[in-house]
Amino acid sequence: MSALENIIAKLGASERISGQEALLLWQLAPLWQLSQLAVAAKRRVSGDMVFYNRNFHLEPSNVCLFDCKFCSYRRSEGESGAWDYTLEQMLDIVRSRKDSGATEIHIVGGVHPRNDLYFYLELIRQIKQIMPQVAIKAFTAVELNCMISKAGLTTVEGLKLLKEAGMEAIPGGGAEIFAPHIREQICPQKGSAEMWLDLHRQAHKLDISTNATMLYGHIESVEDRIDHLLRLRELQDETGGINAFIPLKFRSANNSLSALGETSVIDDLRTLAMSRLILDNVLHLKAYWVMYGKSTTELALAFGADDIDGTIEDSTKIYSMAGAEDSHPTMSIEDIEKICRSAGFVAHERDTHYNLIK
Ligand code: V47
Ligand code: SF4
Repeated sequence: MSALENIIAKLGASERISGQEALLLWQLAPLWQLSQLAVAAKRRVSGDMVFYNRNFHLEPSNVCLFDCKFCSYRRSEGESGAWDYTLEQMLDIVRSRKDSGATEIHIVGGVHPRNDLYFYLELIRQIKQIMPQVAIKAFTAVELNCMISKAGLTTVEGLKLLKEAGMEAIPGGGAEIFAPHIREQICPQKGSAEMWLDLHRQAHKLDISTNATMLYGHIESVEDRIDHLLRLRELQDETGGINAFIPLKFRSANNSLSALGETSVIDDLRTLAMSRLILDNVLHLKAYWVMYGKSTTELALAFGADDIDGTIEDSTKIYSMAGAEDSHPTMSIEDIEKICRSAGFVAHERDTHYNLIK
C-alpha cells in the first residue's frame, strides 16, 4: 500500500491522521477523493442534514484601534466610511427586527477606543429585554480580551459577567492564522494564538460554546493551515466546546494585502475537505455563504460542510467591503432549501447550539 492509500484507509476506518499525513493528503489526493472522504466523514456526524439558522448581525462600529493588513472594514474615528452606533441606535435596529423570527444575533465590530465592557453588558441586557428568546453570539476573542483587560478583570471574571448579562456563545473570529511568523505580518496588534485559544478554553469551562475560524488564502502556507487546525483539534480534545469550524477565505478588495489577489475555488474546496478530515472532533463545518457566494456554497456541501450559516438579512458589511459578490447579503429559507436540495442534502433549521427547530 502506498503512503497515500494508507492514509485514505485510516480515514475510511475513522482513525485520526497526523500533521504529516494531513500534509501528504492535502498535497497529493485528487479532488474527487477529498470530496468522497469529507462527505463520508460529514455523513457520520449529520447524515443528510445541512443546518442553517435565522439570524442577523449587529456591527456596533467599524472604528478600530488595530489595523490588520487584511481588513477592509476598519476605520479611524471620524474617517470617511466610519460608523459608530450609540446604544439607542443599536436597540432601534434590534427593535426593527424583533418580529423577524431570528433566533440568533451575531455581534462583532472593531476594537473600539471608548466603548467598554460595561457598555456592552448594557447592550446585551437591553437586547434581551427586547428579544428575550434570542441567543446572543457576541464578540471575537480579540474584542473580548481588550474589553475585559481594560476593565481590569480576569478573563473568567469578564466572561462570567457577559454570560450573566445574556451572552450565550462566542463567534469564531480573531483566530486568523495561529503561526506567529504569519500573525506578526498580518495582524501584529491582535494578540497571540495562546490568548485566542485560552479565551476560548475559559469560555468552554464556563459552558459558553464557541466557534473557531481560520483566515486562509493570503501569505500562509499549507503547513501553517495544518498547524492551525491541529491547535484547534488539541483544544477541542481538552474541552469539547467548539460548535463549528469556519474557514474564512481572504477577500482582497480595499485592503493592504489587495495585491495578493484571492485563492482559487479549488483551494477553497480542498481546505474545506481537509478541515473536515483533520478536525475529527468538531461536529460542524460551516460554509459561510456570505463570504463564498451562493454557488461556491453549494459546492462546499460536496466537500464536508454541514452548515451554511443563516438568513443574515442584509446586516453585515465585513465581506461586502472586502469584495464579496453580494453587497446586500440576504438568503431566504427557500433559497437555502434549494441550495441544500440541489447538493443532495436536506436543510434543517437549528438554534445557536445546533438543536433542531421544529
Ligand atoms: O476575524 C476580516 C475575517 C473575521 C477579512 O462564528 C476577513 O459563526 C476574509 O468572526 N477577508 C470576523 N475574512 C468574522 C467572524 C465570523 C464570520 C462568520 C461566521 C462566524 C461565526 C464568525 O472576519 C475576522 C477575520 O478573520 N475577515 N477581513 C477579509 N478581507
Ligand atoms: Fe480591527 Fe477586526 Fe479589522 Fe483587525 S480585523 S482591523 S481587529 S476590525
